[in-house]
Amino acid sequence: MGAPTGAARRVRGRGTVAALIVAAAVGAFGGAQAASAHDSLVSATPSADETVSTASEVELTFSANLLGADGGNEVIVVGPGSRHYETDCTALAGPTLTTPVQLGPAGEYQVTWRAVSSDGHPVSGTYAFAYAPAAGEPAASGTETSPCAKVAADQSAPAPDATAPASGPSGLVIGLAVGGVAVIAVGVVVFLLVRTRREDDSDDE
Ligand SMILES: [Cu+2]
Repeated sequence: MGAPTGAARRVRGRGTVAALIVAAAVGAFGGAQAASAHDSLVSATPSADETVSTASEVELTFSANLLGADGGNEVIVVGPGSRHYETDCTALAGPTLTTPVQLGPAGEYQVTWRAVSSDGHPVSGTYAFAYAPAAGEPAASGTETSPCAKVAADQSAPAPDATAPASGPSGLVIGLAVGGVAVIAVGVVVFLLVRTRREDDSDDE
């Protein structure tokens, strides 16, 4: 085969049209996903990799108001000796989770959090900060397990994420909408391909 024939060029053109339509459909799909994205952690005190000389609480703020699902919002703070230094369960206020802490020896403290996103899905993460108290500062001894009964129960049994209110009505509606967009996009591609082929056929007569 030498230089592309007219037919080959038309086939390539058709492919480009189809690719553009698919790209547009994927873009719409992606937009829908972004609009219903999980909430993310936007600020933390102490923050990741920060070195603090004092802290009485860990405060995490998310991109939207979290859902107050029972036991779904948890923050634990594990420091030297793999001991827990949170002193109570996590409180939820709008987009903010607050957990009281009494830090112990100097060292690295790992914050592990789980939250119920405003779309009903669980999100989670972990980060560390360093604690460098002034000399003579009293050090809490921490606890073997979390003082929060909900967290302690979670840790002894695998988290029942499957029972989280993951697929509420909003998820179903979004799924139907996304599915509808995909069906329409496929229909448009097929229609254009068929129409282009008919035009090609008449050209060739
Ligand atoms: Cu979600």
